[in-house]
Amino acid sequence: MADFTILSVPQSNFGRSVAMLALEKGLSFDFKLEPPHSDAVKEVNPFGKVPIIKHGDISIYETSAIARYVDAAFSGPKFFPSDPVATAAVEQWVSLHNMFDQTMIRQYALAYVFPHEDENINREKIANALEPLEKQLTMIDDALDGDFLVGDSLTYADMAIYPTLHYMTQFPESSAMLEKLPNLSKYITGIAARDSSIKTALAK
Ligand SMILES: N[C@@H](CCC(=O)N[C@@H](CS)C(=O)NCC(=O)O)C(=O)O
Repeated sequence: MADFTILSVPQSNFGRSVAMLALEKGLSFDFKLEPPHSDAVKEVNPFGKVPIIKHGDISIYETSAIARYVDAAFSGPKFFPSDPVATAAVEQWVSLHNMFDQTMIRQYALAYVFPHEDENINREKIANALEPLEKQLTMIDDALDGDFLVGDSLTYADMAIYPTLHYMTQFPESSAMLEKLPNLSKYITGIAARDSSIKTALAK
């Protein structure tokens, strides 16, 4: 029997963070395909967003709450450090990721994925995203001083942010920006090589 169930869609960057955390902890999970705003999702999250996890009688939504729960409730390595300074640094990245997600995924990537009704890509939306996108990618590049965002080993900060960064390797303007950011490019390549990343990647 699996340790818990994730309700999400495979494309969800947030859902992927939860799946990566489970795999890094050596946990098993069932993946139940539930799109945002399905009845099963709205039953738990009034805002209809995925992911959700179910563990016995417990249902949790909001990815950072899920991650905290999974890290604390199950055995395996811990990905929120016990040191208060380090855990504050992890939380800082998790919180920053909410802004990165708005720019990188909602404003930028989804403008490619869901074009205008006339089927043209929403160029205006993409153009408006480029300045904050470059600022955010540069900020992460500047902050990186090795293979991980916090300290010298994997933390939940990496799992929160990596799925969003991975999408940035797939679109023209963002991948051109990444080419000029060596720390970030190396970082993405390193996390991409992990089992938890390979096993949660979308089939091509
Ligand atoms: N704050 C939420 C954000 C989750 C989120 O935005 N999920 C997307 C899928 S990646 C979603 O469900 N979007 C549907 C919507 O916003 O209506 C969390 O941390 O879990």
